[in-house]
Amino acid sequence: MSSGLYNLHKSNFDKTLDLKKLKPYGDTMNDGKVQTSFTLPVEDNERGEEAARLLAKKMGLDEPNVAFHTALDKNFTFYVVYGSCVHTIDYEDIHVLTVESDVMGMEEVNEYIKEHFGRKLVFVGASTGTDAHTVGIDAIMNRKGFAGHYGLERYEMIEAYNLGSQVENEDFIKKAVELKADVLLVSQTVTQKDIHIQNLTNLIELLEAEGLRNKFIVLCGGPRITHELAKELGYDAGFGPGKFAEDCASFAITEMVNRGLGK
Ligand code: B12
Repeated sequence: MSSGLYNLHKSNFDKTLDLKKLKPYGDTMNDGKVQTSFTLPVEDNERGEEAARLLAKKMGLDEPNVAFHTALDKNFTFYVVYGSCVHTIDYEDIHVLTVESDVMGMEEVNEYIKEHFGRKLVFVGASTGTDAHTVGIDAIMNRKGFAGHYGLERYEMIEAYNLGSQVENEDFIKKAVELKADVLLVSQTVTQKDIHIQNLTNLIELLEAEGLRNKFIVLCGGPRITHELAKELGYDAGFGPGKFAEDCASFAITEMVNRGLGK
């Protein structure tokens, strides 16, 4: 919320709103009401219901109420529990590292590349390691794009190569060199046992070992990727849900110009 809107909100709406002690909102300010749902590997009976209630209490929900429960099969039960969250967050103390480039539309990106590079830029992307999910990288690269945002293959000034999924880091680098890539795009969906961290780290280590890290702008993305995590792992930027081709293209081309890689 912009600070102007926040002030209006505070003065006209509810004077008990305290952003230093932020709580969920149910139907009155600071009531802390939340709904959570989970499955327990137990039979659907009163004992299971009590277990769900006690668990919710341990999660920090005051006066938990099992609003719904249903057997998934003989040994698994699904619960919906309401309660009041006892915890608060200091919203004013939250600072999030975000990608700070202006986002250009597809035509603007094309014009920018013509003006600053005078040639097509090469973007090479893949879902790497053992990750078999392709929808994320396709959303960014495929011509038709995603949710009304065209993918990089449609950009006149971008040569986009989508290598698909389960691409080994070594093969990815080999192909990137062969294609004379300017920008590498890595997608990671599976995060079980932090496999994405291991895989993303391995790619950067391989690039560094081969003296190639500075030859490319290296971006990653996926449902659990934040810009902050990406930077920590040695990437130039990270993009999560709600980000599209124009977000990563705008970042990559302005970053290249900032690094003096333009004409
Ligand atoms: C479809 C799907 C599959 C399909 C994939 C088909 C395909 N061709 O991709 C199939 C059935 C094959 C599959 C398999 C598996 N899946 Co699956 N799958 C899903 C599902 C339902 C949707 C994922 C999806 O397509 N999202 C849509 C895309 C558009 O979203 P996105 O990836 O976030 O992409 C956006 C951004 O993140 C960003 N982005 C993504 N990548 C990049 C890259 C760059 C460079 C940039 C800039 C941006 C960017 O841009 C996109 C647009 O905004 C999710 C559950 C869910 N509802 O999310 C589970 C899910 C991802 N799968 C999961 C799992 C566990 C698996 C399996 C391991 C299951 C198994 N035990 O076999 C296997 C994977 C095996 C493997 N080796 O990888 C888990 C992952 C849990 C975790 N955190 O690790 C999920 C969350 C399901 C769950 N709740 O358990 N899966």
